[in-house]
Amino acid sequence: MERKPLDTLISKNGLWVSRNGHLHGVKKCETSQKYVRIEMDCGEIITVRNSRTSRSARALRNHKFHKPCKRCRLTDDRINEFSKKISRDETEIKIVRSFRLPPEKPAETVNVKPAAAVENNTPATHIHNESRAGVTADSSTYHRSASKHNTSDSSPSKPNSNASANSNTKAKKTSFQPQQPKSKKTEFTPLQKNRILSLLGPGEMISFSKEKRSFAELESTLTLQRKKDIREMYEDSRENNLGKLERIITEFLVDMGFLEVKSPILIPFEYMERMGVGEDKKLSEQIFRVGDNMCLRPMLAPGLYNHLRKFDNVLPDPVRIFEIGPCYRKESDGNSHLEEFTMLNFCQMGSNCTRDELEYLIKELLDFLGIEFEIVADSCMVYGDTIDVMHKDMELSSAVVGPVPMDMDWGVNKPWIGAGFGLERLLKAKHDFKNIKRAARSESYYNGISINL
Ligand code: ATP
Ligand code: 9VF
Ligand code: MG
Repeated sequence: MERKPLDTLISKNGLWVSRNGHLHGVKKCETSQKYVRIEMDCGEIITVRNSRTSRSARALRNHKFHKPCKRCRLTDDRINEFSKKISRDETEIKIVRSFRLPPEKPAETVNVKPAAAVENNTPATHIHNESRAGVTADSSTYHRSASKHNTSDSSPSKPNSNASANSNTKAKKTSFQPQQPKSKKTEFTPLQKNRILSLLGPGEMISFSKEKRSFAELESTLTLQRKKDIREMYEDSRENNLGKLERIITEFLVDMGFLEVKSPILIPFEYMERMGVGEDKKLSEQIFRVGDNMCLRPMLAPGLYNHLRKFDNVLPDPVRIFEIGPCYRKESDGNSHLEEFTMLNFCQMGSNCTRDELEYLIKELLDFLGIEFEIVADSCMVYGDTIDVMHKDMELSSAVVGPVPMDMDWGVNKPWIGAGFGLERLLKAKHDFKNIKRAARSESYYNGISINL
């Protein structure tokens, strides 16, 4: 049976599954011969190829998604209907076929801006890169698994990566490879595109279909710019983004009366069982086991529980503590997930542990960091109900108003509130990075700038 193209699938379901597996409601869908422009209920708009084989087409066809977009506010019925593959006879989404791509937004996934004219940290307009080279159409699913997600930003630096990007013959064609308009001057192989994308500054964009410079010219211009950026950073501050963020958050929380703790990163797996994430649970598949009994911590809560218990009759009420440090989870999801990331978890135990107080602390912190956010309700298997802090489509934090039944197993018997934030996600939001890898512990990027120069 012939596979249906994206526009038909969207019209059939009234839904869209984004690259990171988020399920969106579709407000409007316009299509030209090759491209589809999708307006979602949350306000996001993207333009993608009207493919039959893309990851999103497969996700819509197979009814696979990672989680619903919170800002689209899809009803449970709608989500269940989609999950259970109940097809609707009719959705409100009619395909409009008059769509023309605006000239400044070529549909071939990447928006335009001549690299040389762009300042660093200029906010990027939406880049949707369905056809990102190096991600093969069939290599991943939207469900979490232990499999690695391979993107250009994650590739370790290889001494000769430039040479391989230069070679047309070595480049493999992926099924995502878009057909380029006839007017185009330069052909770029997928490897070359990846190389150029990795060399763009954080806010820069490029349209490969409009680019007139050769790969060599472009690469050399961008390399020079990135060298300049790194030298400027060296002259200006010499501070690492991730380290600096940890320092300023630490200062901020210490000033608010929170005690800084540092608990072990290598922990007994039994802690995770006590957190309700035993071997029988799906979440435990995300844990990096070390030897028979240990694991790398996927969260800070066990260490914080132990500190709360020990400090209960030592520190004044309410007890306020926090930790910032590395956490590890096996992840397969691209742009906002790392396998090694940095978590901040602050918590308060004793008096005044209210939702208002928790929201006040979250607001103080994010206002201090200058990051916009929105609070939405969610739930997770460890704590039940959570208050999630969102920046656009990305979760910055999950926060909880305790107590929860699990507290007893940790010897904690007072009310508490707490919130866990990913520092790399805070950096991604702050600098508008397209991929969280630019904010990660890395040998490929320094403060979001490629160092494979
Ligand atoms: P998501 O649903 O986005 O995978 P989560 O709900 O599993 O996140 P939590 O357990 O709530 O994550 O962790 C608290 C915070 O830690 C998240 O809000 C996020 O900012 C950060 N975080 C969690 N997992 C990762 C990861 N793999 N890479 C980067 N940051 C992460
Ligand atoms: C909220 C996210 C259980 C009293 C030691 C503190 C919290 C944070 C949830 C995090 C997690 N919880 N990644 O607990 O502050 O633990 O899953 Si406590
Ligand atoms: Mg969460």
